[in-house]
Amino acid sequence: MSTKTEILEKMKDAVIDLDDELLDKLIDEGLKVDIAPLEMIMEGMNPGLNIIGEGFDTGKRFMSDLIIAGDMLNDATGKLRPLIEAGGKPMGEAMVIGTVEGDVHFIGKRIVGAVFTASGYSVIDIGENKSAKDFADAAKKHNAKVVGASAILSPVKAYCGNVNKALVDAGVRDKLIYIVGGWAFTDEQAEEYGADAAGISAVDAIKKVKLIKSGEIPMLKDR
Ligand code: B12
Repeated sequence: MSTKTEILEKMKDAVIDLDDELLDKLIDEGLKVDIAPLEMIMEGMNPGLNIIGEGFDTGKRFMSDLIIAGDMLNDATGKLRPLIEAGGKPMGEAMVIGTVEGDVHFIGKRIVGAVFTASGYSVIDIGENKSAKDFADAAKKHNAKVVGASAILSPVKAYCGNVNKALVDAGVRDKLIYIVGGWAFTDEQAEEYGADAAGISAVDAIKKVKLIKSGEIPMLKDR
């Protein structure tokens, strides 16, 4: 049987080779040797996706590769998500999460949602390409204690500022933690767009929300 490091390395290669059948087998193998689902995604598959993304950037990969890799990751995270979510008490505080207007990426957002579910939040995923008003309406309706905006594409990151404004206008901004995230999102950008923090990964996101709640990281309004 392969070791954990070998399985993670093979997962990376399976994504690079766009081999979904092999990836599926490796997930089963990984589960047998107790690799955590989140680790498989972040340490195994994600490095493969990064290589495909870089290849797309430099013209070595096609749009079709992005689509196939995205589908593969979506299937894989769909299979692993229930395992990540297991143990959460979904009747906890509400968290609203969505991908902002102009952006349709959803794989990372779903992983963030799964990690918050596992931490006891009742997660409401409003979907992709959502307007600032959609975020504010959902936050108000569900009395959200956390709102998460996913902005993967660089040109749409500034839209997170529109979401902040909509939350202020709806009178709910003071009552919740607003966190943003997505490929290459920085804390400086988060602050500029009125968010309390940026999460570079799902684990970083839950960690920062906990630190804000405990007062170790001040909310933006208190800085
Ligand atoms: C798969 C993929 C697609 C798929 C998406 C499938 C889907 N349904 O999601 C498809 C084919 C649709 C796609 C389309 C496009 N894509 Co694309 N795509 C990717 C790819 C390869 C992987 C994205 C992914 O799922 N990553 C895996 C997840 C787990 O990582 P993640 O998204 O970063 O999420 C983590 C963190 O960012 C964070 N996070 C994410 N959301 C949130 C939210 C909150 C609240 C918090 C706290 C944290 C957080 O936590 C997550 C988990 O740890 C990336 C390359 C890459 N390396 O990321 C390019 C990439 C993001 N795409 C890119 C581009 C350019 C595009 C297109 C514009 C291409 C085109 N010319 O049409 C279109 C845009 C479509 C649109 N309007 O949105 C660029 C963006 C570059 C840039 N500077 O903005 C990238 C980086 C590729 C590249 N290097 O050029 N894409």
